[in-house]
Amino acid sequence: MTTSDMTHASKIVILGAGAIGQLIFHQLSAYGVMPALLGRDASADSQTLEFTNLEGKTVTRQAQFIDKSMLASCELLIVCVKAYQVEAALLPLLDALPTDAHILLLHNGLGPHLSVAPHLAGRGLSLGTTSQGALKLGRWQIRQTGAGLTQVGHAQGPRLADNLRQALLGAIHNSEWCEPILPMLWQKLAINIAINPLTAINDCRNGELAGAEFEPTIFALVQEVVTVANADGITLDQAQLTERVYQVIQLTASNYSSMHQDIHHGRQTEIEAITGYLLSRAAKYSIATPANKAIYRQLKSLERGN
Ligand code: KPL
Repeated sequence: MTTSDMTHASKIVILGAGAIGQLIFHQLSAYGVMPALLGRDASADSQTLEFTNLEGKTVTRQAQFIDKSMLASCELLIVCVKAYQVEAALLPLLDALPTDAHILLLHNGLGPHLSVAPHLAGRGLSLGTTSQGALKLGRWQIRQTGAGLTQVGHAQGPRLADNLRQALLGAIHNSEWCEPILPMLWQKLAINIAINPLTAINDCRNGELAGAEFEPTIFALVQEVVTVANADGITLDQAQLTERVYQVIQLTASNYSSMHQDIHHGRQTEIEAITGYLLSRAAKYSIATPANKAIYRQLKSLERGN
């Protein structure tokens, strides 16, 4: 198969070649599906990607990068960019993406599904969340650091074709199809709301949040999520959710959260799609969320470098 044949045969395209985009590329490739990648600079080229799995075994694979003009055979576009990049990365591609292609958004937080939905012109949309960990060792070198759960489910329009759904779930270990998906995304949102900003503000690893001094804040943050989610039609249980938050704190005790790392490296954080999304839904229902508002303000000031 020539490079150009490979390009045109790619039914699955991964938008975003960061750590998670590369991880999904390796997992689909190992499963026997040959996805193409569409990166930020959007140039068509071939690139050697290196992957070290959880057991420490390293493999290299040749990845085909495509540009927008090569999307004609795309049946599934997996969007792996950060939440705040989704609109700017996805919308300009839509005039080249077949109208029967399906889109899967896979990012931390919530919100972009609401802003992109009106532009999809009848294309199917699925949403997902992944707790898989991947560390970038170099631009094209990643190491898997955690085998966390991946949950995907239908959001709107035509449903993802069975063969693509099977490929996705077969390729990504520890993955499941969830219907409805929104309660799962709200649960993950609650975990990120409780852990991420607190670790960034207090400059600590996730595990330190198990300390008694954080208990009242975590309780208040989670309580507000439950109230807003319930107003939004999503039933969450305060006790179960708090227990889950503490489980994740234990399971990821030695990790620095993604928001801690973003602040540490002077990068934009995902606060708008995490606490910001909660605040926007709370405003819609006129629900007071003082604990989350205070955390949001502190994090924004940290992000600005104040
Ligand atoms: O998702 C995470 C993140 O850091 O973004 C948690 C679960 C908090 C793990 O660090």
